[in-house]
Amino acid sequence: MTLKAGIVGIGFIGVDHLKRLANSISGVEVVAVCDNVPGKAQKALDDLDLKLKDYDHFQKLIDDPEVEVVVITASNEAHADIAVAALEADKYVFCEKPLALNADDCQRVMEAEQKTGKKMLQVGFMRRYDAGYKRLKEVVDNGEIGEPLMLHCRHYNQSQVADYKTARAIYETLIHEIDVLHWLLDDDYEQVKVYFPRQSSLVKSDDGRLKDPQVIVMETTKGINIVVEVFVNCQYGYDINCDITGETGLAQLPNPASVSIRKDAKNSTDILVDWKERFEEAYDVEFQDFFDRLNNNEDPTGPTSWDGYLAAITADACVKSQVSGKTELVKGAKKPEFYNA
Ligand code: ISE
Repeated sequence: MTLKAGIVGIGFIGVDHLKRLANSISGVEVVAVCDNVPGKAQKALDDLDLKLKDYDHFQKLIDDPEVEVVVITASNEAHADIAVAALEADKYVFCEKPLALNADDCQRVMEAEQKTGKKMLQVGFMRRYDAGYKRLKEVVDNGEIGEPLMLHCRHYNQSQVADYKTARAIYETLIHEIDVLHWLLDDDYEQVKVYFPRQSSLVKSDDGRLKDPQVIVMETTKGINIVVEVFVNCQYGYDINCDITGETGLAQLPNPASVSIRKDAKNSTDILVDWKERFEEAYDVEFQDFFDRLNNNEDPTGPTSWDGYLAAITADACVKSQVSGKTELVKGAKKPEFYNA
């Protein structure tokens, strides 16, 4: 079977997913795109030599009877409205992370999904599909390092756009660790605290207010302590690390394979700079799994709206701590039975 998809939002990741769905993923045919910036989607279609329907409003794409799956790659603020509209029209949804920028919007999405009576939405937390994280999860689940006690992670970007804000480092960047660690440890967050170490003088932000780096400490319900360094202008590359110390050993996320070169009295390996390249394979695996399951009439098994909600309440607590300087509790609603099934 081949499902027909429409993509809403043809920016950075939208173009990337358009290429991916049009060229690499089986069981899906992209039939329509949409971007609210006039001409933007058409330019991408021309560049990729694709002839598809190009709508100027997401509702028109959703209303297209040919579209069965709506892929949301629009700006983060727009995710919830588009997801709700698509679910109300009984269309499957793949929504890039974050599901929404606040817990209330995530609730709206969950309610719309529950009204359809079945799992209709997957959130694009692609790290769960990365081979390295999957291996790390096996190590933890098999008890190879005993019970996990503490984690030390790094999420470094070479640089960020000038309008990047302190809170975005949480909602857009840390959000990956928030989701993947909750999945990896099969645990929820209880409290968080954000620290601001010495400010890098190399940060370029248009209002001069981006605080970078940040250190986020998260404590889970089992008492595991997680320290994540987020540094979005680290200058040297895109560097993702995760060390888990357990009762009997320490497990580390493997680095992407790279040839090591011994030359000129040095032994060096490359570090990637682009996050899309670092997780390219994970994006492919994630989409293939999503479409395979839908084509087999199965529920999607990736991150759910509930996972999107959990990430949002944890991110909200982190942003609150950025402002208060205090430890903040992660408070949320009870998990609906629908998401236990
Ligand atoms: C970006 O939106 C991503 O999703 C990347 O994975 C992340 O590393 C980056 O910080 C975000 O801006």
